[in-house]
Amino acid sequence: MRNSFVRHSAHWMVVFLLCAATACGGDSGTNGGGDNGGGGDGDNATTSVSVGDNFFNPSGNIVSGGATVTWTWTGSDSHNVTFASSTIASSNTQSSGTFSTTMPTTAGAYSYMCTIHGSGMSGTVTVQ
Ligand SMILES: [Cu+2]
Repeated sequence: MRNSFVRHSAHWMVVFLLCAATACGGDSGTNGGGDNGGGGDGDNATTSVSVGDNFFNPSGNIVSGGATVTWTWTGSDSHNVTFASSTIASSNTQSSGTFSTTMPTTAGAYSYMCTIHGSGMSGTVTVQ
């Protein structure tokens, strides 16, 4: 009983050490978004974005193909969500409410910005 517990523990320790050595599953910065280092506003596996006054939070989302992404206005100024690719629907300029759009099924990084505030208020939805 006790022996097999110890053996299992040792097994998992080996797996852990292998992972640590090879950085398996870690975000080692090779996925191209630039949001490396795991801060508060990196690439997030969520389909929700809040639209603040002059920022999108998170500014990087990772979603699956065909996912519906929803932006919720939380600030008080007027903003919009305008994709660089015209094949993705963009929002109206609004100061409250929500906007949802369906992402393409093709993998890629789709950038968008608020055209009122320009590149300083921008984000990327990455379809995996
Ligand atoms: Cu804006």
